Amino acid sequence: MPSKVCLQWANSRHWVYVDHMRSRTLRTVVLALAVAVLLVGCGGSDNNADNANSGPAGLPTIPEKSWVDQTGKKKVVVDTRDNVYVPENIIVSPGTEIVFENTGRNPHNVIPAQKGDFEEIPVSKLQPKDSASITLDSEGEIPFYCSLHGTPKAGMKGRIKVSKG
Ligand SMILES: [Cu+2]
Repeated sequence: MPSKVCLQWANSRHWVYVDHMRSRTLRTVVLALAVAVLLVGCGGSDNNADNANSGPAGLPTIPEKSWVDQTGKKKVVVDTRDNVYVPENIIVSPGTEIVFENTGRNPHNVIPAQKGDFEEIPVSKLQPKDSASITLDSEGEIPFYCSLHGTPKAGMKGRIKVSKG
């Protein structure tokens, strides 16, 4: 069940109901019930294993709002900081040069979560102030990470979606 529906349901019926109630105890009970409905009815879908791990390499899908659309550019820059890629999740056109610029004070690397998705950028090529790039020609969703400060699932990680748009 989409969470929007649950919220609407709670808003339209119970919150109004609560406002008009005099008994504090009843109000608390109804409030608790409404919260329980939200948690059970909506939390379930958010934690749904199918949704959570249906991205590439069994990784969670990235919410729509977390993607930065940079399609139509010949070159895009991913600011490689200590210890985060900014932006973390980008959408690019096929053939775009994706430049990783190490603006941090530590070395980093760029490793594909799925071996062979692209040639990794090793630590030796991404020391502080270094830049190194990759180019992805085929459409797809490519997760990557820094093996010094993250894993495919946590920490210093990112994702590139190659899309013709
Ligand atoms: Cu790193």
